Amino acid sequence: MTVSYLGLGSNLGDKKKHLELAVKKLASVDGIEIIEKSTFYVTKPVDGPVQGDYLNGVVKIKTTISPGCLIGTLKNIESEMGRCSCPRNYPRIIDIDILFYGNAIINTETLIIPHPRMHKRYFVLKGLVEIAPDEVHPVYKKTVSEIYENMLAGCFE
Ligand code: PH2
Ligand code: MG
Ligand code: MG
Repeated sequence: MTVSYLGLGSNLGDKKKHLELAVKKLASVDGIEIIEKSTFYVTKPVDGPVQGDYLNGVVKIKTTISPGCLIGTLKNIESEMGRCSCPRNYPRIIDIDILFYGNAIINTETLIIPHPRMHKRYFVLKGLVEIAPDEVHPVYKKTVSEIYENMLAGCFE
């Protein structure tokens, strides 16, 4: 069993319903157990075209699924929920990203863990700091609280 943190986001339709359904679908997957959920919070869109506000949240899971398969599982849930293949940073019904997978550091063509932009993004760190303030980022060797404070102060990197 590995502890992993997933970032959830939606900015189309009934955003709260989409996040709730995504959590329900995650919970029903063999090999995924939901341990904790952050609150869901409204955030301003970062990057991409002019688009509506997002509802974001973070969940902590325990999983027996390997990172390579987990990303496939998340993509399946996204497509079941009707997400079409939109360009990067475009509006979406649901987005589920792997933030941390234990303390794994993975860098392949198709998968980068920890999520490569998470340390700069309020919309991820706000939920992560709620449920995992003391987790250490395996690349930057800082706790989530420290990364969050640095991001707020605008002096990360
Ligand atoms: N996701 C993105 C790009 N921009 N902005 C907010 N506020 N929330 C998101 O979840 C988000 C974003 C790409 O996945
Ligand atoms: Mg994303
Ligand atoms: Mg994604």
